[in-house]
Amino acid sequence: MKLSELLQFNDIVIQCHDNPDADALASGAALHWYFTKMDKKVRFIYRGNNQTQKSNLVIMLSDLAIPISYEPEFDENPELLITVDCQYGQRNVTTTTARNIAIIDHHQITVTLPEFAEVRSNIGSCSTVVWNLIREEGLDVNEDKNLPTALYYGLYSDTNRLSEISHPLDRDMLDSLTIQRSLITKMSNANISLKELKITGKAILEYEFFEDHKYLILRAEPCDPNILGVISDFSLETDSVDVCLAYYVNPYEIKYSVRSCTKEVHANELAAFLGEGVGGGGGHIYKAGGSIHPEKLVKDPAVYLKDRMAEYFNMYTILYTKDTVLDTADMSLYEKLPQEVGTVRLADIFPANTQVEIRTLEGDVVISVEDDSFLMIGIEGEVYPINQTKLLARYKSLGRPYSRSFEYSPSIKNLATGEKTDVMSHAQAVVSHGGGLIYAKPLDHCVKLFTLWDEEKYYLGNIGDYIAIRAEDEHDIYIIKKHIFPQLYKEIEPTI
Ligand SMILES: [Mn+2]
Repeated sequence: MKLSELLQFNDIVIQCHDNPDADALASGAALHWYFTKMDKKVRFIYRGNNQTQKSNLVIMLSDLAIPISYEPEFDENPELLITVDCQYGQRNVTTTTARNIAIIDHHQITVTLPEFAEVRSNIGSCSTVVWNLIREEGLDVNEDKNLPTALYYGLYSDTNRLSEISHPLDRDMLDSLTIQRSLITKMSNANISLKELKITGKAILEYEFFEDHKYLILRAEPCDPNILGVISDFSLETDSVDVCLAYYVNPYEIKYSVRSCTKEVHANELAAFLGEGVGGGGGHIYKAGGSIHPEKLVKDPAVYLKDRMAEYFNMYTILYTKDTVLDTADMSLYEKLPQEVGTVRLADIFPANTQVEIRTLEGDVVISVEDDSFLMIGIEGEVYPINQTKLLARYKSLGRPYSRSFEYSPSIKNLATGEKTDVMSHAQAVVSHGGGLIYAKPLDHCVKLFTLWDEEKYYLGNIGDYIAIRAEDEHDIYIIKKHIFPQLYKEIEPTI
């Protein structure tokens, strides 16, 4: 959806969820700013039984002049109602009647979406979603003195002080905002009330420790989600504890934080596993979080999480390729197919020795541009550097531009000037020679694989993904996701 599609309406009400948090306040304020600029009659409201009292939010409302009003009895029938940081019809937002509905959110989709909807479930905050919509209209929120700080604080609060960010769009927003740092400090130091300090202590006192896999589960009473980060960060410092899960259950949501300090468990993957099919989770390798919809659970939430944790730790085996030799007797021989991919000659865009940061869905990579540096763009939008000699040995040019669209288009930033360039507009198509031979078979159990090139970070193979060995090197073992395997390899019929 584009925000300008909503300009056909004149009487607009923006409503965030009851008991608003910083992200709801910031995203609503940004929408209010946009529609005011477009000369619309617009109001920003919240409803429900409670008026905001949390000290950091009271500071946010006054110091950042958030234009919201508390309207528990609201009974008008506006032309357009936009629910922000929540979805119309969900239990955490008091129902307001309106002639047209729009939804702007970043949670998992739980309702039938109306025609006007922008729900980006894998993004860290609704503030980011709104910031991006405004940016796509050619406007800059930095024109306003307070909005950038509000949006920053919205993302900051929803991602445990930015530690659970996983989407590059969130990082793009952080880079672009001009904020009042002192206000962020002031708000984040009014984050915990004395009551929440007590909740933290109680959760820690009642920990459950699972010795076989060295993890802790800590249940807190419903509280601000940031408290979960405080609890899990602190508990992870315990000797002989490698992984922590802290969570609370309220009628609308089960919220959780995951922390890991062992290279054998990626917190973002465990968080995604806990929320799979019933919510969603993600973040970084060491810090992550997520949420679950209680109505989607058949079991009691505490039992569900305990079982799911045990399931996670029992379902995979760990392979360190340098000490592993796999038996190829039950594997088939495959040949690599020629692949059309993209490449960018970095020296065509930047002068030699420029430090650049490449932003992709998997994270940021910093490299220095040399005369012979190229970037490869793989079939899933993954980006990695390559030098000219290797490029020429493995690929041949097709003499035309490479055009494809991905979930997030990779971009390159010149670190000296801050100037940003999109990668795809410079990409040329090349095709790989193909022909490499591998032995492979689909996995019948999950594997965490530490490859020869990276002993710090494992690759996860799920059931159905392929485990492969290069024919000329028995230690070069890797994982290929099942959905791309047929595009990459073709089986060679055994000759009898
Ligand atoms: Mn939010």
